[in-house]
Amino acid sequence: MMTCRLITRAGRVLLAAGLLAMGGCGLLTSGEITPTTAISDLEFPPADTQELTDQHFVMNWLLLGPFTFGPEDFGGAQQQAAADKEFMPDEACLNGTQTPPAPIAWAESQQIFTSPNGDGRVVLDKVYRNTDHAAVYAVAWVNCPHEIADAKLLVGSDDYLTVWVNGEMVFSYNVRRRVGAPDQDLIERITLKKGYNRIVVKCVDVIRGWNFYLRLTDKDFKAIPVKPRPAAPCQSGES
Ligand SMILES: [Ca+2]
Repeated sequence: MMTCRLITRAGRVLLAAGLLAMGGCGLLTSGEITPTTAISDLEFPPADTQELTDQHFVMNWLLLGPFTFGPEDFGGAQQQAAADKEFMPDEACLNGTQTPPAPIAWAESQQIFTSPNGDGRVVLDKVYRNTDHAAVYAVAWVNCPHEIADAKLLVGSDDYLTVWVNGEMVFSYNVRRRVGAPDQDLIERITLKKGYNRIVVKCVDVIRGWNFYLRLTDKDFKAIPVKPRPAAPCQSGES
């Protein structure tokens, strides 16, 4: 089992890579709810149907990028320091309303994230045409019918990944370039509030493949059947 040094800035317990092997992967369907759907209308499925499946990857993202840099920047070679670079001010609070430097723009579409083999990979290479030496931000909202303490985030990335939940950094990986796969890293003790929770991801690519994976479970690795909000920029006053 490969073990990675994981960096936490929030005092969380981060376990090693490759802990979980949960079978095939897949895609969330889009358009399940609209922003006007009452939370009371959202129900968990029966407990015996909450096994984590390939249907539980978060795929409905707003993307902001690519923020490119040179091959010799950030010390060259593995360029780990790029993961710490704040390419947008207040990166933890990105929500689709911020104005990026031209020609960078927000992109919203679930379809372009579908990989050819149908797994839960967010295929940044497809969106950005195999750009190397670049960073992207991805923002998603997941809706919980009630507060969930001790939730877990399962992520994978090619190459480096930072994750914020409701404005708090919960995970950062920048050890070495790697090939992305589902569930490479486990992030524990995530608190999800009732209603929409905003997840911000920064994924940095050095060279070659560029992608990430993200899904949520409860403390027992049962799927949290969160509902995505359509990936559209926030209106004024939204989080
Ligand atoms: Ca790469």
